[in-house]
Amino acid sequence: QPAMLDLSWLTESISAGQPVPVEPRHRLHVTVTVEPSLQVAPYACQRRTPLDHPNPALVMALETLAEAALFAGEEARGLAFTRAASVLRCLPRALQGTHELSGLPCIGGHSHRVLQEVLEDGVCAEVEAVKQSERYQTMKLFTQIFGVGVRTADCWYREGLRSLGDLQSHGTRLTRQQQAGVECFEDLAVPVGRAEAEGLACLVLDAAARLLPSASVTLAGGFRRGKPHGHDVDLLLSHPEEGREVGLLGPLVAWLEEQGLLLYQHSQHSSYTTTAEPSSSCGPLDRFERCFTILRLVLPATGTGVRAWRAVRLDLVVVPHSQLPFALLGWTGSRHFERELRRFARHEREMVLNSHGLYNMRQGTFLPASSEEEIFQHLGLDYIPPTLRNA
Ligand code: DCT
Ligand code: MG
Repeated sequence: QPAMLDLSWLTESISAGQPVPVEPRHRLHVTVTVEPSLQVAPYACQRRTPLDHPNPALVMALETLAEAALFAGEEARGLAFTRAASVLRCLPRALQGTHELSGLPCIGGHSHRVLQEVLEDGVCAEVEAVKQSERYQTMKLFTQIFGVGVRTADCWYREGLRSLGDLQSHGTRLTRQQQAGVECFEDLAVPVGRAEAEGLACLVLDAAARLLPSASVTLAGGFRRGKPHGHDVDLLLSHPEEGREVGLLGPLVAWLEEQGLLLYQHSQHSSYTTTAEPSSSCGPLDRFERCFTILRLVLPATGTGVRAWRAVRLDLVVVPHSQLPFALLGWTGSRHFERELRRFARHEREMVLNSHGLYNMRQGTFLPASSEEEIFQHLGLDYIPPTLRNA
């Protein structure tokens, strides 16, 4: 009478890790498939998050709400959705149902409801409404302009502006950076491919090494995490002898300018001092000497009448050798992974981490490192390679 079988004795033995007591009268064939339960560490920097993962629809729903919250100036709410999305990004298999959420960290009530709807209906009504809203679409458009943040986009929205054309017809005053962003908008909306990014890194390395032999150029940002595309190219410039990197950026930018490759640039001097109060809130807004550019990327020859170049965003950051592992860690991302590293350092280790160094607040000392691995060691974290930092 199979329907009458009570198998609780069997599941209890299995979950207690005990041998299953089988008497002759129990001889039957049972196949038990137990999905390993999902276990996730609380901080994203303790987890391995690959680029591709088995829960894209769930992650996309939560990340849309996170973005909408940031557009509304509600950062705490945005962060809550980002944290929930990041937990789902690291799951090794597709979520089977909401019963599996109870053991996971960072899934609040609102995220839970959204996930339940997507799991049951395939879509979440709130997310669909956000995506269709004029506010979300306009904020997405404006914040995509180089040099435009949430606050500026919000001002424009409140003034009734809705399109790039509106900016022009209303005579909206733009900074030089925003002006360049609007002019190159269509080109910059096309993602940069890995081959293009690597090509640019080579071009910069060639020029840098001619100006300063042994100069190094490292491709950081999303490309270092294995992304095939990015919205920009992030390059770190350095030299194995501390101090030799000083004075490289000016001539390098001048050379790019002479070649007619720069459509826009603005440079920023280094403002780093070792006596500066270490701050974990600076994030990528570190104090390195740097240059933000829009570059003319020369394209492979095509048919006649086709423009032979397109605009691409390129950031050059100059890093002293002793700070290179910290800058590399800080500029590799993802943004959420970085935020979590800094939060972990402060709350779990009483340390301040930024792109310049790691400071132990209890001892009042900086902890030097010659590799990213050493920084993870100082923090007492398992090393996470760049391709698993897509939190
Ligand atoms: N970064 C950060 N915090 C931020 C912004 C950036 O820690 N608020 C770090 C992480 C990634 C790195 O700087 C480069 O930034 P982006 O180019 O914006 O990120 P990306 O991951 O390279 O994204 P994309 O592939 O779209 O360029
Ligand atoms: Mg980038």
